Amino acid sequence: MSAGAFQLYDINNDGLITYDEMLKIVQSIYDMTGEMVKLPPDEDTAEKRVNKIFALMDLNHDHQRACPPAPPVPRAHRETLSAGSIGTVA
Ligand SMILES: [Ca+2]
Repeated sequence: MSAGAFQLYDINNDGLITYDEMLKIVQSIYDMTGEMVKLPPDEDTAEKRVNKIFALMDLNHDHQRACPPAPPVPRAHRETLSAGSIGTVA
């Protein structure tokens, strides 16, 4: 997960992603995608999905995920990447 994605999940910006914070985000994603996406039975609700994520990531089971270490990407490099992707997306 990138630092940007982490900040998206970390609603109160305390550097941790709690179960409730992730549930809110995942629920909003599920609400948006609705029935367009066919989900496996063990991921067909936001709760199940978050439980799965936390089962993998929340190793001490405190329902809080610390910010994962992410290698800083130089700004110029990021701009090059996004500029390069414009042509391929269209
Ligand atoms: Ca938080």
